[in-house]
Amino acid sequence: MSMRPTLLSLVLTGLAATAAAPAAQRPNIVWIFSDDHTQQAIGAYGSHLAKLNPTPNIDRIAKEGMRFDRCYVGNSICAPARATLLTGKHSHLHGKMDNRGGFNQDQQTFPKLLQKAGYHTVMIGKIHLPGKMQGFDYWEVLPGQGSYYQPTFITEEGRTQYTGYVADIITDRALDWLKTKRKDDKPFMLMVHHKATHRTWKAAPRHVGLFDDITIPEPPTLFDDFATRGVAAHQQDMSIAKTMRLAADLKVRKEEEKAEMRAKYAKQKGLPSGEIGAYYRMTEEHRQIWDTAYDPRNKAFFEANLKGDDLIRWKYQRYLKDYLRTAKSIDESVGAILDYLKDAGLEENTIVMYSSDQGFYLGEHGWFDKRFMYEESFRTPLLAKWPGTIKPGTANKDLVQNIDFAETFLDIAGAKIPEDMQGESLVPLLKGETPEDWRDSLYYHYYEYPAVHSVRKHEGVAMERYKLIRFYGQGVPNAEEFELYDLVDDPQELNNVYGEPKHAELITELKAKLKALRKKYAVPEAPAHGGAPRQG
Ligand code: SGN
Ligand code: CA
Repeated sequence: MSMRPTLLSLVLTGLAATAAAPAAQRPNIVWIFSDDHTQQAIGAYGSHLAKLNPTPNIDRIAKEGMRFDRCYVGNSICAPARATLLTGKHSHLHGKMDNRGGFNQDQQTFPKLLQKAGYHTVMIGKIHLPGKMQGFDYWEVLPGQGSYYQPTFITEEGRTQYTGYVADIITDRALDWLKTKRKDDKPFMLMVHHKATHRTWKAAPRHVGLFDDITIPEPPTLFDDFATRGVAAHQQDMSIAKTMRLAADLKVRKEEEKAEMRAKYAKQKGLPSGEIGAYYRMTEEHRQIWDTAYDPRNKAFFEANLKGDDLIRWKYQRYLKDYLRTAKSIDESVGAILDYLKDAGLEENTIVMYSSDQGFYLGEHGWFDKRFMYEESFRTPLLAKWPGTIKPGTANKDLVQNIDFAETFLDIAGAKIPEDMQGESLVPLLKGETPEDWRDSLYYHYYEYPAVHSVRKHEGVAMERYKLIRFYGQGVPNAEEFELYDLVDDPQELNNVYGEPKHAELITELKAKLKALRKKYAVPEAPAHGGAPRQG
């Protein structure tokens, strides 16, 4: 059959274009984005943790839509991942390479383009990018990391402080926009960005009593000794054993200390800020609920006087329970939003997507936090439902990345996708039609070193089965160190096989792939932030 368009097909295409659906019928998008909520804690991903703490509402999105099993980030850290979400570009092009420093809000972002394409654009919650918001018709965002209790929001008009728990307030503000500010003249893009499940994992008062008498199973790699790995894993500072703080992270406080802190904060104007101050921001009523839950647990902890591995095990339990408690509030938020869409008759024409800025370690390798290109933090959840378009209950196993999100939104809106965005629209995948030439590899680059958690700079290439990581620059012996993992034989990435002669050919191929990806994504030859120039 000839591939040339016939006159008739040209006429038909022309007709279809002029008869395009009116703007109001294009689908709405609700994008729910949490902070550090990892696949291991989501029921739809089959997690054993989610059996203890089910996520029925997030799972509804998967049940009615599609679960992406291999969705990854390009740089596993908060602000860069958010800049990628907005721009559809890797860190070196949007310029937000790590959590520090500024962000050029004047650059091209998808919300600006969606606005031009006739969408109402709305952002509620955590954005974690400095500078005045652009491209949103309506926005209420947390300053920086925001606070778990009595959070302040920045709006076009100034700052407003609300009483209550941050996830609930974000949900209420989003629902308030839907109920009272939404207009029917245009479709909308509503971005609901949560602070939970971020460190220091402080739950809503109604959830602090959860999981009191259960023991959470430990990951098999809790006591990883990094036997086959290079310097980066050995010298990180993100372990439950050494890095995790008893008071600020794990809520272990003595009565004397609490009294002292309260006296200190009482003298200050306004509410205490920062993670240490969070406990003291609570209302008296909430603090009482909190103390009723934590005081007896802390008393038992002091009496047990744990040491060594027993102490690590105890910290793991406290950490995981608090993390899952905060996840509960996110799941409830998703439920409230899904219910509203249904009740308001918006369900049919609204795409709902759920994701997080990156994955997280829940004790795997003895860690918390993210940053590394190992699976738990390289991955991020992605679930989407789109009635009538996505087949319910499906799973996608293609390699997708957060550079794809912006283009996906533009494609859904029927807007033009700019040449300089670096991802691919996921719309064909959502329709169950992955293109033949879909990507076979992903590029990754983490830049924040020296810095908190001491994770060395690294870049790498991930393919369906293999992953090659190149740690480089300051703090790395000879300025360069490679690791290679086989995800089929070694899904927990415990066995770095870079040194094995049988992999020589594979390594050459992966290095060539890495070079090709650098070229494709226009990564500067000499890595920025003072990294040593590459040899060879
Ligand atoms: C931010 C980072 C965390 C990190 C703390 C360190 N999260 O909150 O990864 O643990 O800083 O804080 S991010 O979502 O913003 O990337 S500190 O107070 O211990 O220095
Ligand atoms: Ca984050």
